Amino acid sequence: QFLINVIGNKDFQKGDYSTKFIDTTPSLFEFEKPKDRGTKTLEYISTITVNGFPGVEKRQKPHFDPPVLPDYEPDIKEGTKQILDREGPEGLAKWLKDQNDVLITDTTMRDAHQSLLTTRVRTYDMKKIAPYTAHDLKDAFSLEMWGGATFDVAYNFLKEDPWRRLEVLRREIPNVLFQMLLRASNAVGYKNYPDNVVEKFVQESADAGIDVFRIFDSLNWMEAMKQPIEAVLRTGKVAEGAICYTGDILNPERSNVYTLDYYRNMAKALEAEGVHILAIKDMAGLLKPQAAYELIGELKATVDIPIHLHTHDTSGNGVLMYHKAIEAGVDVVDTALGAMSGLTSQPSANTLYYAQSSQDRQIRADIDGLERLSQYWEGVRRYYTDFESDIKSPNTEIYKHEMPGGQYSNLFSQAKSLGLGERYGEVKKMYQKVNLLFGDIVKVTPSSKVVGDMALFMVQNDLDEESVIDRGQHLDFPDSVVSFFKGEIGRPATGFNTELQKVVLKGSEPLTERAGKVMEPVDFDALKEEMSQFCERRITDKDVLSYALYPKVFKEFISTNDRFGNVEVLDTPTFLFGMRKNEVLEIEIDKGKTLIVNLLSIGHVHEDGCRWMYFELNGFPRKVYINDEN
Ligand code: 3PY
Ligand code: ZN
Repeated sequence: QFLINVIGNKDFQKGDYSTKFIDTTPSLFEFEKPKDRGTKTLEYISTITVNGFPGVEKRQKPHFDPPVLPDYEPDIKEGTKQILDREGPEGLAKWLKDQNDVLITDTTMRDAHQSLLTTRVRTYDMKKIAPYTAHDLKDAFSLEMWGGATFDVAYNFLKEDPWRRLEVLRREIPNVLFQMLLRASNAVGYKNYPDNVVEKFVQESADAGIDVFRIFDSLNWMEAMKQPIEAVLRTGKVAEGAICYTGDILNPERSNVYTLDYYRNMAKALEAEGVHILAIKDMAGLLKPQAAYELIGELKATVDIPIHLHTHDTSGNGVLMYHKAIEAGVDVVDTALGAMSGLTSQPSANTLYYAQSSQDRQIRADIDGLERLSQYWEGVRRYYTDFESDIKSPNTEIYKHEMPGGQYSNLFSQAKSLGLGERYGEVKKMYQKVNLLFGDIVKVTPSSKVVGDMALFMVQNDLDEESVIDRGQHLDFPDSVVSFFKGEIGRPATGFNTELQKVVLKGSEPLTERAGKVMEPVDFDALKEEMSQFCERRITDKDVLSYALYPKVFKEFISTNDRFGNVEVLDTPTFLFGMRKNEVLEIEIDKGKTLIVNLLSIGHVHEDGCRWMYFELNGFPRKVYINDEN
């Protein structure tokens, strides 16, 4: 601490000190007593008990029945991970193509909760079921458990380190491939990053345990996919090149761009780049059953690599669509466990199992295992009720507005926060119009956000397709829209609407090159140096990457971590609701180190707006003083 005070002293840093520096600087000896982990944990519990958790209706902690864990001893058998390790990505792809059964990717730990529970499921709940997942899903192709929004939400809202989630799950599940969603040059962010950031991110993720990288570009721009694909190929892991599905191949009136030929050409281009697997990413659930039959059939005839299909069940047609895709020869489909499936999530693995019964091609899974895991997730899902969306039933409007699963409820919240909740019907219609105004683009993170932001902006300012151009010179467009027209997130297949582009950019020139290529590479050493100003713990290469991707979010995470310690050790009801009076909790803060906490009473609010909270900690009285924000 003394050394830190010396190094942190402004005069010392400037070199502006004499030999009497120590004598004349008494503040060097003012040490802040380091808080022990027990106190930090009590401070977190107190803060949540009194002030609530963001996004959770403030109420006394409910009584939850604990999620039911299977009652057997997990026995971990070989799975696809061992095939990859033994035979490499090409060998794995060949093995996959040779299977008659359809394999599944279980998305429960990534897209399912991203789409149903705004990505809020914590590592704590995943870790508990992990060994049983290794046992009951041993026949799965992969588990999608990382990437997409899980990265920033872990830091930002769950106050946990996403790299640790990967490490913990990898340890518990050594036999099934781990898959992540990579937004091409946007990595796990919402904007383009310099190429060296994407390259390093891929390498670190592969080293930490990711086996399959699903790479997509939010505008299906091949140019943006090449560099991340090459980065994955260099790691020796599996590169899965994804085509985002939009429009309707069987409705020629819908689009003359997104035709069967469009998909065939992109599939060939991805295969030529060397990807091991082709993915069709139907992020809004627009692929209809007969279209799936024809698309998959055509693609099977076009490429030699296996085909992996992803959808969202928003319309309720997901299982029927998979049934047809399986008939046409698809190799892997994305499903979620029953209790975490349906609506904006993936179709249910359990349902698909029964839909395929007595068919030539069944999904390879133990149905009893799927039921056991689903039962556990049913219990976990109840913890997160506050993050459920309002969608209660299948919604076929998506075929019109084409909004991705995860965006539907998000955009509604955004609309409400702008006072446009009552006008959400107009926003949805506007979303459709903005898409056409932009030239009919692929809509998925982050391009979907651009369309959503523009739709809200136009409804809020009572604009239509003509007035937005007539009045555009005097309008301040949302940042995401300006960035899109600058070409910072890539180039749409249909090119830009140049009339609107001129109005939005107001004289500034759009990029003529791919953004990641022209951006200055990040100097990781300099970044590490900068981080040492606010991060006292040992800084890893993974920390540096996280800071490069999300500087503000990472910095806040470090400060919360300093204040509250590692909150990942708390069970979810305590994490979200704090404690009830007289409740006794056992918290394992480290292997073999347990805190026994009893909340005795809650003091009254003082004039400074704070209260004392009285606890018993491992048999000794302890009080903490916290700010009441109510
Ligand atoms: C993401 O990018 O997070 C997605 O899930 C896109 O579909
Ligand atoms: Zn998805």
